[in-house]
Amino acid sequence: MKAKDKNTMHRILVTGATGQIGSELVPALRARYGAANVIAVGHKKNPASELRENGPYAALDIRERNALAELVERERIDTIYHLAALLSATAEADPQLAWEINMGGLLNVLEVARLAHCGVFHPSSIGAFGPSTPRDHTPQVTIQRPNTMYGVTKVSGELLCDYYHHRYGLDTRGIRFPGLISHKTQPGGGTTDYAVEIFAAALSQKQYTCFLQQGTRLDMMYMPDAIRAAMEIMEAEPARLHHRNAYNLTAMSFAPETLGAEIGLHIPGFTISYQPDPVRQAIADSWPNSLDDSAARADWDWRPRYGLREMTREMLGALSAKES
Ligand code: NAD
Ligand code: AKB
Repeated sequence: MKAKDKNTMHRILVTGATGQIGSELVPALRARYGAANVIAVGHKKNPASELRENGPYAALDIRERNALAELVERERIDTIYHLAALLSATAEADPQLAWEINMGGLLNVLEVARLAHCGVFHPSSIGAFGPSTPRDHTPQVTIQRPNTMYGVTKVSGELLCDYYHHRYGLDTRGIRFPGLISHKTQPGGGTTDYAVEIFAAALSQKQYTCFLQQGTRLDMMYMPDAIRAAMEIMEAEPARLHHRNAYNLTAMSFAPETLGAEIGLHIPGFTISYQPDPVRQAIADSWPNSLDDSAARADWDWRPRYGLREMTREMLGALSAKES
């Protein structure tokens, strides 16, 4: 198995392309590998997308394996970034559908990739951990007994991707992303979404009512770091990867009041109040406070560039520029 780089990763397909990550990953991949070589795949229920204007675009339901197989064959794909999934809060609202999409979709991607010899990137999450996991500096290899359907699909997905690697030699790689903070596309129904919503509310109303309670500390990351990580792990030297599915990753860890205080430095008078949503609070309470990402640092030289201060400054700057 060779390290993938600009010369070996030629034709890339991104599922879930119009989501929070995909809407920023697709342009980044197109900038690096050439717009014509990155096929953005949206959901057929919602096919409109600006990604259509800048490169190849298709729409399908990830549960339709034949449609995916035809697309991969027709476009001579060698690498799949598989992002289509339901996030934690949405998954908890319809657990059976979440299993169908998250696991059925992943199995389809892996099977198509196996037959077409594609590499696969599949994101896991801090949601792959549960209440019995050590909460602080959560190790790379540790107890994973999540009590949410999202978490169940994330652990199962990690295992399935590892299985395809060991059994079939498929080049599967993954990251346990923390909550991702971005300003381009709204998040898709997660527990960490408050850390995105708070910025727009701070600018428009100087006030935010948080659906998680004070003291709920979680790992977070600013989107440019996440996009760089997803690209770097796929270009990493395979012989160095002691873990594949999936690497712990973090950039910062904070509770809502800490983020609120940082925003207050830029927006005097900003206030945050708390009205916990029982479902999302329970999910957050089952997740770690902070991950140990030393394995990613050692194996593929992962380093975050954005901490709380830099991320907050950029988020407010970007959203203010959009408004004006
Ligand atoms: P998102 O909800 O913003 O986007 C997911 C996309 O999947 C959506 O565009 C949706 O249309 C598509 N989709 C849903 N069901 C589909 C189906 N049946 N067929 C085809 N497409 C379908 O999610 P995201 O934040 O971009 O997350 C992408 C991946 O990264 C997911 O696996 C998620 O678990 C993981 N992740 C995200 C975060 C985060 O904070 N955003 C953190 C950790 C892991
Ligand atoms: C969610 O909250 O569901 C996601 C995640 C951390 O996986 N943002």
